[in-house]
Amino acid sequence: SAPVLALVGATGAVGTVMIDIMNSRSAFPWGEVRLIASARSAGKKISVRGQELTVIELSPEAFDGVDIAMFDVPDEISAEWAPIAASRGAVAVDNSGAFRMDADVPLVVPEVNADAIADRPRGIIANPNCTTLSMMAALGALHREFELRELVVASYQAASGGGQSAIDRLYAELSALAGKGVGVEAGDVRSTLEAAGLPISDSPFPAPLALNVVPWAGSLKDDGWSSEELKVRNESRKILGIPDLKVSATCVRVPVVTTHSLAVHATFAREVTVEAAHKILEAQPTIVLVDDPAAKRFPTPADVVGEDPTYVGRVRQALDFPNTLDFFVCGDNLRKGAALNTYEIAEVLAARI
Ligand code: 11C
Repeated sequence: SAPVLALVGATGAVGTVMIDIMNSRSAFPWGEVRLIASARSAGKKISVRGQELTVIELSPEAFDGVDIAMFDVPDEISAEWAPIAASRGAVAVDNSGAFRMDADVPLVVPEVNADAIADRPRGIIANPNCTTLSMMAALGALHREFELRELVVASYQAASGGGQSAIDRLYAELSALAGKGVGVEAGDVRSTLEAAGLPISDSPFPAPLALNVVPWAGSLKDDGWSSEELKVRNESRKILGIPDLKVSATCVRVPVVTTHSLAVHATFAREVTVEAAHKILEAQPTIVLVDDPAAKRFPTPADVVGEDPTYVGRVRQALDFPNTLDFFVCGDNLRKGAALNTYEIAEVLAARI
C-alpha cells in the first residue's frame, strides 16, 4: 500500500514551506500524511492537497504506522524524537544539526549522493545545513567531472536562516531606518536603532543587519571559527565523500530576507574551462545557469527566492590559480536549503521502500 508520511514541526517556518511544497508537487506518492507538532499547535487545521488535516501532538504513538517521518524542529527536539520515530518503524529524515556528523547517519543531497540513504543503521537520514546545501548541486556536478580538491567560500546568508525572530528583527530595523528617509548617516545606524527602541542586546544578530553586513552566523567554536563555518567544512566533506577536502569558509549575514548566496572558489584535480563548466551546470535538472554579465544577468536573492533550483552565475576561470573556478550561487534557504531537500529525500525513500 502507499507509504505513510509524517511531518514533525508542521506549523514552524520550514514546516509551512513543506506544506506548500506538498501542495505543489506534481506526483504525490503518499497514502496518508500525518501532521505533528507541539501541544501548543495541536488541533490546528492545515489543508494538504485539498484535504483539511488536523495537527496532532508529538507522542511516540503518533509514529505508529508511519513509514517516513520528516523532522523540521530544533536540534534538541530532533535529538530526542527522531530515534523514537525510528524505534516505531519509521525512517526519520531530519533537517536539524543533531545527527549530521554521526557516522551511522547518512547526510544526503539527492543529486549528489542519493544512494547513501540505503546505509542507515539508526533509521535516521540527515538533511544538510542550508548554507552547505546551496552550493552542493553545483559542486557535486563539477566534482564528478573534474575532481574537487580545495574549496574556499564566503557566504551571504539571509536573515530567515535564523528563524522567524531574525526575519522580524530585519523588518523592524528596516522600518526604523526607512522612517528616517535619507537622513541616516552611514555611521548612525546603531544609534538610530537604539533611539527607535531596537538595541542590539535584543537582536538575534550581534550587530545591526539593516544597511550592514555581519560576519557571523551560529555559535563561537575553537580558534575563532563559527559553528556555521565548521558545518560548511564538515558537511561538504561528508556529502561529497572527500574526507580530506581542504575547506575554508567565512560566513556572513546580509540584509536579505530569504535566499542564501555563496562566492565559491573551487580547485580541481583536472583542468577546467568556463565552457566545460557551463555545459555541466546547464545539464543539471536542479540548476539554472544565469551567466551573462554583459547583459547584467547573474543570480541574485531577490530573483531566486521562492524557486526550487539552485541558480549559478559569474563562472570564471581563476586568473592566478590553476584548475580553479570562481562562481556565485543563490539558493532559497527555506526551500532547497531546508524543506525541499528533506522532501526530496523522502521521495527517494518512497520509491525504494
Ligand atoms: C543560518 N544556516 O542561516 C543557518 C540556519 O544547521 O540547520 C540552519 C542551521 C542548521 O543561520
